[in-house]
Amino acid sequence: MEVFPGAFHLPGYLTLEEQIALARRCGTIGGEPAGFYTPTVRYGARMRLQMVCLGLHWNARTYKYEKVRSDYDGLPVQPLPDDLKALARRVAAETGMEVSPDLCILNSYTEEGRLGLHQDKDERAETIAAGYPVVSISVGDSAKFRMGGTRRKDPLRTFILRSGDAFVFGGPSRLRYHGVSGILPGTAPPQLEIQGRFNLTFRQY
Ligand SMILES: O=C(O)CCC(=O)C(=O)O
Repeated sequence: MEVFPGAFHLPGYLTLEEQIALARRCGTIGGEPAGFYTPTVRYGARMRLQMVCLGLHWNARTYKYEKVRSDYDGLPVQPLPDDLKALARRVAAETGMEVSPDLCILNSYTEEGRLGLHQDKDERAETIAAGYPVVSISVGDSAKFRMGGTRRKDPLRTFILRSGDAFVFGGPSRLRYHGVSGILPGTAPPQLEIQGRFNLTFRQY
């Protein structure tokens, strides 16, 4: 469903089996060296989530991408697996858009998790100008996902992103402000055997 021009909510994109596999995979990735950590941003605040980047690391101090986690432990970033790239391409194609993702930010939210309103604007200027979409896939607990306009003060709409949902924003929606205002605890399908939520955002640098 197109919710803004160039922004699409695809409820239930993943089957339950795919959700189970992806949730396990996220747990494994997060437990590897260069796994989950809590970023501290530029002005010293700790983010209310855990993060791991694949392909390229997003430095929370400089807001730039790099190959090693120089704002945290200096470890080289884990690679972005081909099958996950292919999944993101498939999701984008479903909305009529193309993307060649070379990085993914995997966030893990507990029931206290939040992500403030922001724009995804640290990728290359050319990529953003071309409108290559960000592809978001969620598993686990549902989240209150907010999206507004290209100015912080623009009115916001709230979408409940449930386990297995995809959300794609590109073209004229590529720079819309968005964030997560809350997690709905205990809403993950019980078969996933997880508490909390994983969200993967695939991007083309
Ligand atoms: O968790 C989400 O649904 C959104 C994640 C996000 O906005 C981001 O990683 O930039």
